[in-house]
Amino acid sequence: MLQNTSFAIHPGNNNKENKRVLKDIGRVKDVQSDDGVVTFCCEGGTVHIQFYHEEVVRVTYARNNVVPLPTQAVTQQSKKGLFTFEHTEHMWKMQTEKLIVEGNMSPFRINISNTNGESLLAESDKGLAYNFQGDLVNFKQAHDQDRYYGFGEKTGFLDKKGEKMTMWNTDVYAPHNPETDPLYQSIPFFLTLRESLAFGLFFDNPGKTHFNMKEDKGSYYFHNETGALDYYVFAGPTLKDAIQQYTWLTGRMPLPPKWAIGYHQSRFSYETEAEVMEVVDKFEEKNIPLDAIYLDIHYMDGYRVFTFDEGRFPNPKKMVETLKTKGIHVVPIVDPGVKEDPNYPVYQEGMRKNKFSKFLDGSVFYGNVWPGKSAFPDFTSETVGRWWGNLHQYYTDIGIEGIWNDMNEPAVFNETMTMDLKVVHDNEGNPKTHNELHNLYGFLMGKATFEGMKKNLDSKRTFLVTRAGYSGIQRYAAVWTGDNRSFWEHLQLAVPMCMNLGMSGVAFCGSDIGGFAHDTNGQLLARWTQFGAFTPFFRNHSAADTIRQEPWVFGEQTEIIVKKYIQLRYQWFPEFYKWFYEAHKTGLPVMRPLVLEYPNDKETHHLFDQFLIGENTIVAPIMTPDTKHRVVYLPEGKWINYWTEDVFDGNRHHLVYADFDIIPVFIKQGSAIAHGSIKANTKQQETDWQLHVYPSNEDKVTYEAYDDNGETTSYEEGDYELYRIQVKLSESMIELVSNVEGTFRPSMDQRSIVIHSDVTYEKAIYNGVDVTSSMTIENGCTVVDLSI
Ligand code: MIG
Repeated sequence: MLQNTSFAIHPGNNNKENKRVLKDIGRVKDVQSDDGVVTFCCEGGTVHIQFYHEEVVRVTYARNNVVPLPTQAVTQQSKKGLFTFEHTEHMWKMQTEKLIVEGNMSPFRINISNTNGESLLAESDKGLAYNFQGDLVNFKQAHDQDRYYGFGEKTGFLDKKGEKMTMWNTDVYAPHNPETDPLYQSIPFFLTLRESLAFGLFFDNPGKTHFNMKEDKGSYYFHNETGALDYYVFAGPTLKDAIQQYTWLTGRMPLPPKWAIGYHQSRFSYETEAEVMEVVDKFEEKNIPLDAIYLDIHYMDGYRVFTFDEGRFPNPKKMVETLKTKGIHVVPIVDPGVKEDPNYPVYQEGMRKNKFSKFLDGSVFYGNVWPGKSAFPDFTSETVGRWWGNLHQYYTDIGIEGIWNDMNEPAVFNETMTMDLKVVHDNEGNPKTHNELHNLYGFLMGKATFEGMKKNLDSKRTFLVTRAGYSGIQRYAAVWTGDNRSFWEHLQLAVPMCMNLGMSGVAFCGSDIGGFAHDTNGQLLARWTQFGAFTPFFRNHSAADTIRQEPWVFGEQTEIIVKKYIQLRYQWFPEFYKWFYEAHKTGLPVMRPLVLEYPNDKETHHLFDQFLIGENTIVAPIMTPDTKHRVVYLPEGKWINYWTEDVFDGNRHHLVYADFDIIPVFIKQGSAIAHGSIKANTKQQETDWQLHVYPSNEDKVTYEAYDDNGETTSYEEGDYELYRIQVKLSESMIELVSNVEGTFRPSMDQRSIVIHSDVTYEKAIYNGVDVTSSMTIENGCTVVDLSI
């Protein structure tokens, strides 16, 4: 029933007459321009158009004449005075410095182009339409060469052309295959790439929405089943611009604490304190870095959130503190379902203070989840959100700084798999049914959790990872891609899924490494960890009743590889942190499809099985069993094999050898990457910061490193260091010029520049000072020690 996407133009699927008949919006009866909003009263409803920015236009279509409220995904307000408006009997036109929005009056049509005269979104013979079930639809022209990226968390390849997708947060334990849709997250945002022009569209509706990107008829359409049709168009003109514009509107991630970017170990479940300590000890004993360990549902007393089972975890505070002194954080799971138990304070208070989601007659909605019969907080009310947030003091009081939100679609063990659609949410005094607000539930739980943790932790950064979410979730949480399986196919699936999440504003994402359900094996775990070491969220997690998958389970061979890549993550930490900072500032992803950096190179347009870290590192994971070769595409320029230092030509495909302990990685010639030292975890200070420079013949290489204390929010007030360095190489001389922004100074024993070139340099100058004497040769590279 819930999977029913039948609609007017699929008459075969739907025999309800009134659902089939689609009515065009018709002609404009009246038009008004007032207060920054142009209103078109049409035969079939009202359209409001306003600008949020010269590059961001909002179009809403409703059957009544009220401007719908944006969801909480939107963090900006519309602005007056950005556009001019004119109209005749036949035509209308709104224009800013970047966008032209215009069309016909009869029937009413909207065409959006940029001020270079390039059409972005045009309506063809069909435009806006409705049926008598409340569905609103918009048809747009599709061009043959259009590619579509984004759409959040979807299975399948990178380009979504030809796909039909529904947004309806759903707990899908199995299967995750190319036709599995929807999954846990709803991010109704996508980018169109048309040759080298790009733009974005965000369809802001928290009920069930659909996109049909089939374009056999030269058009695609999107539609909603409840509420208004409300969308924003982002002018681009590049993919990166459009992502920045979208994340300007829906917000960007705060910097996570450094520990959140390290290696995390999880399991459903480490069931007792002793088991947790045993796992941690093993990491220590084996010298494998670890920043966090997770507590899945078994830690609770009868699955009651905000409790510990006293038998299993006799002294959680001591455990958390002991681990913290080792530099390891404990992350407990928190689900939204609150057990119906009059003796349980959270339930009791929730009932007495009216915190739970209810039906119109005032009765509480109960659903079965882990604790049995449970009530669900009504996060659409701010006071409920604050209540829930404050409850997290239970965790922060014992030293916990990070939370894992699960089951927040919300998932319910019943036929519809979620809350009763007839529940009426408070929605700040503007009551709406669950049907209308479903996709916001996880987002609002994330908001409440993040804000509560943030408040309780004072100036310390918090970390949240969530399964469900909506556009804007990046402001509060990292996202993991839910219950995958230990299949090679699911390793393959994770690559485009994470890249599309990244292009949908969610820079901090990752998959369950090793696979969640099903038994993994040594080789798969090793290959998945190699990939995971380069994904923003780096967590190994597995399901109950599957084989254990800690790094050492599959014998020495596997352990050595897994350890190598966990350590590698720490070596690459300064590089990751730089790109996390960039994501925080600009909204651009850490893990990028090649098309983001090389949109003019058609080979990249559908490249789904390799990716970039930031701008200059290409990673090409091996994702099939017993495989030691793969094809890697390298775009323009020359690329250095990170492992062998061999130089590869760009603009072509290469067959690359990669033994079981190697994941192919290439660095662009003419760029640099930063490395740090291998550490037990991020709590340890950096002792050996190195900038690896891969020079091309004559040019200069510039690099901007970012650092801060990694644990407080003082970076927001300038307590960070942006260390910019320019490396200029002439025949025999290295000339280094640096400057620094911000008040933070990292305490490093050593900072050095490593030049990957076989040129023999005779002289080195650093900010005008002769540093020739601190020049050495190591592994064939010239190293300049800057810690003088
Ligand atoms: O229905 O808490 O996706 O990571 O281990 C299963 C138990 C509920 C689903 C999550 C998974 C987690 C599991 N949860």
